[in-house]
Amino acid sequence: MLELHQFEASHYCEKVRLLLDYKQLPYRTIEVVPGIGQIDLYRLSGQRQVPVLKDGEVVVSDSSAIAQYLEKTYPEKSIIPSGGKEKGLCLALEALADESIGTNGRKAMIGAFNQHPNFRTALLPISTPDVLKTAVGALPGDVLSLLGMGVGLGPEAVKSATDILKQDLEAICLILQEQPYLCGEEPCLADFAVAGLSMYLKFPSERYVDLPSGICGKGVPGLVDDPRFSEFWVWRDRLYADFRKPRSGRPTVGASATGPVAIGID
Ligand SMILES: N[C@@H](CCC(=O)N[C@@H](CS)C(=O)NCC(=O)O)C(=O)O
Repeated sequence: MLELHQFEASHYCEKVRLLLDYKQLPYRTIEVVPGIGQIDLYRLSGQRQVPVLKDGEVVVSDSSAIAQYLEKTYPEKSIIPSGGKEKGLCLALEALADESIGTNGRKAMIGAFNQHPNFRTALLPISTPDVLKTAVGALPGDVLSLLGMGVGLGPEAVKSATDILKQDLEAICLILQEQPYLCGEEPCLADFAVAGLSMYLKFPSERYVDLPSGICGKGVPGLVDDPRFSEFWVWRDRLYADFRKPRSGRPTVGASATGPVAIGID
C-alpha cells in the first residue's frame, strides 16, 4: 500500500491527500514527529520535509514531484490536462497555490493566531484542562512571539501576506465565475493544490483532518467572512464533499493513531 509520510496539519500534505483521494488510491499515513522523526525521514528520502510518498521501493518527496509521479504511475482519473493551454494554466495555478497561498497562508494564520485568543485556544486538544486553555487564550500576541510562535511576523508582514491572499482569492473567484473548476469542466491538480494549500485560511471540517476539533471550520478573519470570497469557500466545500474521503477508515501509524496531542505547523 502507498505510504504518505506526513504532518496531519501540513497544508502541502493536505494537497497530496486530496490528490490520492481523487485518484481513489488507497494509502496509509505515517505521522512524522517534528524534529526527531525528521531524522528517519532524512534517512528515507535524503531531505527533512513532508510530504514524502513511498510506493514500494520508490520514494518521492515534494508535493509537486509527488503529483507528477502519481499522474505518470497511476494515470486513471488524470490530474494534468493534456491540452497545452490548459496544462500551462494548471501548472501556473499549482505554483500560485504552493508559492503564494501556502506561504502567505501560513503567515496570515499565525497573525490571526497571535491576535485572536479564541483561535489560539481552538488549536488546543479537547482534553486540555480549562485552566490551561484560559492561560493560552490570555497570552497576548507579543508574548507568543517571544515564545517562538510567529517570530519575525510583525503586523506589516501579516498585513502584506493577507493583502496578497485577498488578490489570490479574488483571481480564483473570477475564474470560478466562468467555469466549475480552475482549468475547465473537470477538476485537476490546480484545484487540489489551491484547496489543499488554503487549509490555513480555513481549516476543513473534522471529518477530513485529525486536528483538535475546535480548529475545524475556523479561519483567518477577513478571508473567511468577506462576502467577496464566498464563492471560493463554496467551491472548496464542494470539492471536499465530492472528492475528499473522510479520514475514518484510513490506516494511520504514529502520533495520530491515538488522537492528536498537539498540532505542529511549519
Ligand atoms: N515544496 C515542498 C514544501 C513542503 C514543506 O514546506 N513542508 C513543511 C510542512 S508544511 C515541512 O516539512 N517543514 C519541516 C521542516 O522544514 O523542517 C512541497 O511542496 O512539498
